[in-house]
Amino acid sequence: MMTTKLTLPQLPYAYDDLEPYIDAKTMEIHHTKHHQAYLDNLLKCTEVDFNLPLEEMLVKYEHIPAVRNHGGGYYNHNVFWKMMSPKGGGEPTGELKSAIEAAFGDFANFKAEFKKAAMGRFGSGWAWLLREKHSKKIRIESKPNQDHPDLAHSIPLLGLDVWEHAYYLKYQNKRPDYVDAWWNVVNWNFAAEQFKK
Ligand code: MN3
Repeated sequence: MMTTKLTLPQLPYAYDDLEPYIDAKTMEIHHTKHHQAYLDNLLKCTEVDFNLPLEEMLVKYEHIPAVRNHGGGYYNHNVFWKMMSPKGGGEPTGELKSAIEAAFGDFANFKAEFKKAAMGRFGSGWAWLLREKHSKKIRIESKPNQDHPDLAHSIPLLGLDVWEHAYYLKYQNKRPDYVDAWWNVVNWNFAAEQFKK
């Protein structure tokens, strides 16, 4: 195994801080077991140059299934934790609000479209709100498994993990209820920072 600086990032809040929308036990298992396992398995990929910046490395080696799966899982969760906050919820403001209105008409329609992407993903995967790197155009996309968004051309603003491990303890088969609850912890400040990059 090569030396690496990749580590499991600490959450920017406590496991129970997203209650009642996301329960503490789910957060703890998700972080310490699932996220950790993606990292551990990524580090077993011997062909990979771990000295590259993470996003660059993921793009360069995305043809290797283990990098796509475990590297994608590692990256997706790195950003997912930051996309939520105990002080989250509400609505976006400023430039991001305008971009959402330009692309989706209004905030309610944006939420409906995002939910459609989250619900339309059969099996495991993610729903994303992405910004194009070279324009301020935004779009919603869903990806299967742990495939990361197109990081060569886009910047993730928001992402929602719709694997059952993200919600099953509290919501069981009710993915729509999890998606609805998630809006209460969405970190619009993070999304706005990403949008300005
Ligand atoms: Mn997950």
